[in-house]
Amino acid sequence: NLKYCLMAMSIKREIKDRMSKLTEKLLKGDKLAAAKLISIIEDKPDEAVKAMEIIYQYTGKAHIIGVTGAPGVGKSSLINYLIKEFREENLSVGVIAVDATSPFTGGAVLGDRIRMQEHSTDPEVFIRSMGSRDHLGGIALSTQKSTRVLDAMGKDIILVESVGVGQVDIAIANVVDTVLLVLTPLMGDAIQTIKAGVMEIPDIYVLNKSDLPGINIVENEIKSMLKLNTSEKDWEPPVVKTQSLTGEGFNILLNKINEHWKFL
Ligand SMILES: Nc1nc2c(ncn2[C@@H]2O[C@H](COP(=O)(O)OP(=O)(O)O)[C@@H](O)[C@H]2O)c(=O)[nH]1
Ligand SMILES: [Mg+2]
Repeated sequence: NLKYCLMAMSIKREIKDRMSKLTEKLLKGDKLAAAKLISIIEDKPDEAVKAMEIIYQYTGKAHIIGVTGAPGVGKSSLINYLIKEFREENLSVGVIAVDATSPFTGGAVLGDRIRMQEHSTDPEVFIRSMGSRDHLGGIALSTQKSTRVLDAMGKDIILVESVGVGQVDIAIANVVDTVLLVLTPLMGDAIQTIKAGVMEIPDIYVLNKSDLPGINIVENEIKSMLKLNTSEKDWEPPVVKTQSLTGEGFNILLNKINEHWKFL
C-alpha cells in the first residue's frame, strides 16, 4: 500500500514538473508548447487538470471572439481577413477552429487551415484546429481550456471558429466574450432558425457575401426580427455587411467588435 502511495506521488510530481516546464515555455510564446498543451487538453485529463491549474493565473487579458454560423457562410475567410486587420494594429492573434460536424473526414478543418495559411508563418499568429474528439466532457469545455492556453501565451485576440449543430453554436456564448453570427443571402431559412430561440446568442450579426444578390432582403429580415425582440438588453446587436474576400465592411465590423469589448 505504501509502495502504491509513493508511486502515485512520484507520478503526480512528474506530471506537475512536466506541466510547469511546458507552461514556462508557453508564457514565452512558444508555439510548440501551445500545441502540446492543447493536445493534452484533448487527450489526457489528468495532465490537463495540472496544466490548467498553473495556466489560469496567467489568463484574463485576451479578447476572445467567437465566429459561428453554418458551414460555407465564410467563417474561415472572415477570420483570415480579421487576422490581417488585427496584425496591422500590431495585435497578436490566436485561432482555434472547432468543427463539431465532421467527425471523420476532417475536410472542413483542412479547408480552414488552407484559408488561414497566409498567416501561418507569422510568429505572432497561432492557428490550431480541434477535431470533434469529444470524450472529455464536451467540445465547449476543451475549447474553453484551449482559449486559456492562448490567453496565457500572450495573444491579444483569440478567434474561435465554431460550426456547432444547426446554424448557431449555442455553447460558444459561454466560451467567448463576443459572438459573431455569420449569415449570407443564400440562406433563406436562416432567419427562421434564429427565431427558434437563439436570438440571445449573437452580439454582432455579420451578413457575409454581401456581394451576392438578396443581401438586402436578409438584412431587412434580421433588422425587423431584432426590433421585435423586447428583451431588456443594454447591448443592441448591430448588423454588419461584409465581403470576406475583399475586406469590404471590415472597418465597420472591427469598430463594432471594439465597441462590444468596451461595453463588456
Ligand atoms: N462571394 C463571396 N464568397 C465568399 C465570401 N466569403 C467567403 N466566400 C467563399 O465561400 C466559401 C466558403 O468559405 P469558408 O470561409 O470556408 O466558409 P466556412 O465553412 O464558414 O468557414 C469559399 O469558397 C469562400 O471563398 C464573400 O464575402 N463573398
Ligand atoms: Mg471554416
